[in-house]
Amino acid sequence: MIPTITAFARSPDRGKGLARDMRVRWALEEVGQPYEVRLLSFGEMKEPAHRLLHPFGQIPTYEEGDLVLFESGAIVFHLAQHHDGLLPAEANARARAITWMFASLSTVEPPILDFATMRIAESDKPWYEQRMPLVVERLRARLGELSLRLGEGEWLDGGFSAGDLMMVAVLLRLRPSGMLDEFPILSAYVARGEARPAYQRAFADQLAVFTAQAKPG
Ligand SMILES: N[C@@H](CCC(=O)N[C@@H](CS)C(=O)NCC(=O)O)C(=O)O
Repeated sequence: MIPTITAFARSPDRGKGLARDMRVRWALEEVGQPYEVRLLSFGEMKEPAHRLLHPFGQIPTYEEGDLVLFESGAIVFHLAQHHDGLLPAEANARARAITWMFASLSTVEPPILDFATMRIAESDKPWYEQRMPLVVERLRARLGELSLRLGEGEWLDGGFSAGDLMMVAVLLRLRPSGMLDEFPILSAYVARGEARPAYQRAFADQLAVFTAQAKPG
């Protein structure tokens, strides 16, 4: 059965691959699962029909027969559980890889989102100048900790896993700010993720949505 995911019809990042459908596309490519994409406008995302699939009116969603999922982490986890290639078979290694999935979403993504939201949407606020240094300090501390743990390792725990896929996808959101470059270990780690053929295919597919719209006429 070919699953269907949802993605932005008009990519706010102009095809840079920062929207969260990218991590789902990447996971689908890693496991070799073909998929279809339903593109949604911002208006359509907030319509009752889409809210039946996603209570918060967002992308991505995942439909596979009777199954409907939202939350990129849950979707990637579902794919990792039902296909080979994203989670180790050995029980403890598998549990550790899942731990890294959670860490990416609940420990690393929040300070990155706080920072990105400040930069994109709150730079005109009167409290911006006061708050931003605190946000940056918290983010640098977290990235330093992650960098220390990764050290000279290629991936977070042995071979590439869904934990790395989620972590790289989360870290990528820092790229436009230049913050990633402050952490050479993390920036090399992200580059290793981006070099994977499955990432490249997923990136090209989401970029094609943007370039198709950008064509004149
Ligand atoms: N925690 C959710 C976040 C989903 C999310 O924030 N999606 C964004 C696109 S990356 C979205 O739909 N934004 C539009 C909106 O919230 O109105 C996940 O990981 O799937």
